[in-house]
Amino acid sequence: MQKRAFVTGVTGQDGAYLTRLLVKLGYFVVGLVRCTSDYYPEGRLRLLELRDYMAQGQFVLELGNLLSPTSLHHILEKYKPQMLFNLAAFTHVQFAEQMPEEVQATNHYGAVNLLQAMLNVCPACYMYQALTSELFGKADLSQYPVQNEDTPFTPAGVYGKSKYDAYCAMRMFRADPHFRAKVVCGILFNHESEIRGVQFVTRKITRAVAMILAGLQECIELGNVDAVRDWGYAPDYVWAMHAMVERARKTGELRDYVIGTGEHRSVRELVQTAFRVAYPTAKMVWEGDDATGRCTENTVLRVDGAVRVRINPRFFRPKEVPYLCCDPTRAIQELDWNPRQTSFEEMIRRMVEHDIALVSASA
Ligand code: G4F
Repeated sequence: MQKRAFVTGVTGQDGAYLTRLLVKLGYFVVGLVRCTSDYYPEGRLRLLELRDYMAQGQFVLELGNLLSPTSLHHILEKYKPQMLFNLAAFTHVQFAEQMPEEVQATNHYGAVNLLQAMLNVCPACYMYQALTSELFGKADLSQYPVQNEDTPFTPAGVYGKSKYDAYCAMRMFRADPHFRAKVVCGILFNHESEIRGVQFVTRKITRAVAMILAGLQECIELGNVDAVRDWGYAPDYVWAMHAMVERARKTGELRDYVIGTGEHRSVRELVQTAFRVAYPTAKMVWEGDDATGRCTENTVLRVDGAVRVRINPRFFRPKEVPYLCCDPTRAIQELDWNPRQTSFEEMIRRMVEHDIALVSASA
């Protein structure tokens, strides 16, 4: 019989890539979509390359909401999937600070609702819960220069806290002998792609570079360009999500994993890598930093003399997490995860070229 998977957050970056992977692996995928006035998001599905799967009967959308246990029960009863992937979440770290109740409701209570629906309707199922490297927000970097499964969770803001609460709930249901919930958690570091939302710094930059190249924009306004992240390619990361659940299913061992490349770069390096794709021989010079080389409100990047990056304090975060870098050893050893499948440079090149093509198509 064909395997069935239920994916929440299916119209987001990770949901789309995971659905494509699962269909290729022979699954029938049921995606959860929230009720809006545009329930059938045709344009979005085309963009995510999911429309054909629907036409071919490999993928369906079901209307529901993580905050409506009734809808979750109904969908699980109807399809009786073997695997659940909870990717739906409020994911923007800075915006999360402005609406803590919604973030907590979706990211924490939503995850619990789904797990409880699974335990009631199909307790033999395996569930994947998406967590985040923001759980390490306040890590002592002298002690934890790279973060792994043994690094203490010390979330810095509303978003990290909501995911921490979801993690505690998953652990509790997993350990409780009454439930023995088959749930595993993926602690993913930043992962990006051509379909990343434009409010995240990678896509904001790659899209702006394309606009600048086309003469449609002068300059990019950014916040803390000294922030350091471990950025990987989203299609590679959804492979790890599935591998985690498969391993749990085969071994019976419920293990959580950090997923990241083990390489770190600053936002400055990201900016330069993106400009280098569009302007291969340009001279790039940063000006206006303080005496220690950190950015200030006067910091600018000149590309062949023209100011192409400015700092706008609007994008500074009061609870900024300055540095994150993954130690993916466990995932390499136990999941056969290849952290360097797509290099950072290759990922940024694909994103910039994709945005250049989009800009020229809409011109
Ligand atoms: O791209 P970002 O907004 O991603 P952030 O906050 O690290 O969160 C992303 O990755 C997490 C995994 O660790 C996910 F859990 C989360 O859901 C999301 O996918 O910002 C990256 C860095 C930050 O340090 C930010 O302060 O870039 C810095 N930054 C500098 N200027 C900016 C900007 N970020 C944004 N979004 N916009 C700016 O103008």
